[in-house]
Amino acid sequence: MVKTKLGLMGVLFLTLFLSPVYAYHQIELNPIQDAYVWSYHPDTNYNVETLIVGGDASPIWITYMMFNLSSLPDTSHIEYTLLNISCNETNLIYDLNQEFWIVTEMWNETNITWNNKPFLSEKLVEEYRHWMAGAPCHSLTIPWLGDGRIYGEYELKSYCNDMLKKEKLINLAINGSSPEKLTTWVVFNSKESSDPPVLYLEYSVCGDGVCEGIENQENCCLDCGCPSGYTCVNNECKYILFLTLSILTGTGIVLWSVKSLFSSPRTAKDWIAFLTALAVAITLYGVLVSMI
Ligand SMILES: [Ca+2]
Ligand SMILES: [Ca+2]
Repeated sequence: MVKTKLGLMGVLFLTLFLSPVYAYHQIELNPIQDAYVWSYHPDTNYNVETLIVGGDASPIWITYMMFNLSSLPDTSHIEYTLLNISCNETNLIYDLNQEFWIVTEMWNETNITWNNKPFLSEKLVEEYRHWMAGAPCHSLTIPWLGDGRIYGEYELKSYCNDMLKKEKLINLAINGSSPEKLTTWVVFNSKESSDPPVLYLEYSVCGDGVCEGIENQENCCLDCGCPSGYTCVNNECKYILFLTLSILTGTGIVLWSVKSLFSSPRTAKDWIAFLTALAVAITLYGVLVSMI
């Protein structure tokens, strides 16, 4: 419990320190799946309370983790991300290089093994020496602070926004290797533990009435309005003069066709003329609006 509170305090500290002061929508997601694989037992599945990252010259343990973004509205844009994976224990006799990778293949935490693990498709962040020999157990985060700079912020946020428009799944792998080519590792807490990984997101929503974040008149006139002379129709700024002309034209044709209907005996021929005129009016109106 103490570790959980410290972990949350760390998240809050990083959030306050790294994030802007806008009051965006916020959400904390736990993984929908997580597991690690181990080259020494290539056919064993490790869907347990821990996740392991480590290796010697190359990864021996690889952790896989997946988050679901489908609870965010389609018109969302992620403005800030913080991935926090709490540490369980370490064996950091040597330095450990770690890398975060994007995974495109699907996998299942209940049967993933070293032998059937998905391909690591694209490196999310470059060489990441987060763990020095003898370092105490602490959370693994993206972004992270080092050398007075912030690392990984842009990469994770871009990946999340990209996936928000596609499968709405964040599919990651974390691998590790030792520069000394000697075995070293870190154990993290999985979603089956009492202190699961957290992907904390702050996001804007176009259509919530607040002009915020990346929203502007060009991409979200619903919230940010339009320049003078334009009005927002279907979240696009339309030129009011053209819009008025198209409405007047459409209305004029409808009135003319109605007048013709009432000014003559209503035969089948009159109804056909009326409906034809109405169809022409609607089509013309649609063409004019699309041209605005
Ligand atoms: Ca799991
Ligand atoms: Ca908004």
